[in-house]
Amino acid sequence: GIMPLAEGGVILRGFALDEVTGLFADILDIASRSPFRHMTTPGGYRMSVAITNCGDYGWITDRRGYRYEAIDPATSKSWPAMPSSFLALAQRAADMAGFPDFWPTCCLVNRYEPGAKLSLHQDKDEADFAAPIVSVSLGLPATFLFGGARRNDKARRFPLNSGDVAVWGGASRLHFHGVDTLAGGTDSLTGPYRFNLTFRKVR
Ligand code: MD5
Ligand code: FE
Repeated sequence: GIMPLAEGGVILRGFALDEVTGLFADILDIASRSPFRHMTTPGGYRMSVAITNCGDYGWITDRRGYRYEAIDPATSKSWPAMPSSFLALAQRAADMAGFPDFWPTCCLVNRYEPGAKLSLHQDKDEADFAAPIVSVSLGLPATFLFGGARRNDKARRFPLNSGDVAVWGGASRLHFHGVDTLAGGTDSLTGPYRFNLTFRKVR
């Protein structure tokens, strides 16, 4: 069903369930060309989440900062093209949430292993905050932390399961959020991992 969150965010439970096998195959194909890697934050920490990207731009981080780049620094080539299955799913979810003209130019692919987490942060490296962000969960379950407009606002906890899709528009687009430490487990499709596809209009 469609579950409204505060401030323009919605979770579409099971929205991608019929597509998870194909999405996972596409992730493996992307990773064969732009491998998952643990990037370094500007503060010098190694991210516990491993990432890759597809589309016109990829999100990266290193000692110089967070930013989007058209070239993968690990391969010195363009990021893999966004699969048409990814674009169609992101647009269908955005439509459902009231954003009929969503054209993402980046899909960040996050890979969580047991023990990995994403600390509370805002997504604000994009030029256009009017466009929503669409996120798709695959594999092991996780607990999503949905905070407020200020870092110290209390975060609510939401379970996210394989096939769940969230659309973050309106004020929620800039809310603080994160993912709690992933528990161990084995998913029948992805084994020891949770993947998240994060679709964004970068510019
Ligand atoms: C994840 N990834 O599950 C999440 C899904 C990231 C990230 O946060 O930056 O890679 S995206 C969730 C999101 C995006 C924008 C706003 C809000 C949540 N929100 O207001 O809660 O790997
Ligand atoms: Fe984020």
